[in-house]
Amino acid sequence: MLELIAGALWAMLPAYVPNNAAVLAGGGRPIDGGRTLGDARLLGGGKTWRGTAVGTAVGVALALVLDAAAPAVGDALGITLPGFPINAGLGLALGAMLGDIGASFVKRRSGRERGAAFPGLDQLDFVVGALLLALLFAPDWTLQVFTPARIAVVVVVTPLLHLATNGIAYWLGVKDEPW
Ligand code: CTP
Ligand code: MG
Ligand code: K
Repeated sequence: MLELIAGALWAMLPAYVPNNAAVLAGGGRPIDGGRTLGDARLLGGGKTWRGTAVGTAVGVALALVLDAAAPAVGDALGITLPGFPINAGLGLALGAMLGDIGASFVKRRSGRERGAAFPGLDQLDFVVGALLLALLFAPDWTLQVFTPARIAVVVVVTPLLHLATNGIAYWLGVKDEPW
């Protein structure tokens, strides 16, 4: 059980941190350059080049650290933890950012203003993006590491982690909304 839960969360860590790093680093030029589609912004002012670049870089850097730490941490816990080839780390980190950007596109098309909540999508957009891009960049690694059981753990635990981290970020005053 520990092996299943710890392994699943460990494997997702490079996809968990990019969005939080983007919140801290965000600002500057929006990716959509202010363009609109219909009545609404294409993506909105909350998706910036800087946030996306810093978020991706932080996720990749964390993957490198986790890759080096996997044997020692696994030993200490008495389990085997996955390492991260660079293409897997990049797929997870960039995929998480792209999933979040894709969700903003969907939010704007459905009439939601920047910052509006979209329960379900908000908590899982980056999971879907991360897994799909990891599958594209590192197919063998992704299929081996993300077993159906681990994916099930990720889908159940991620929304809870996401609500908790964003709640804390809101409470600390670094995020405008608690979702
Ligand atoms: N951010 C960023 N670039 C990204 C993602 C996030 O700069 N690719 C920063 C922005 O400052 C953004 C903040 O992180 O306002 C919070 O992110 P998020 O909640 O995803 O964006 P929202 O502003 O709520 O916009 P949206 O409604 O489009 O999700
Ligand atoms: Mg938001
Ligand atoms: K979001």
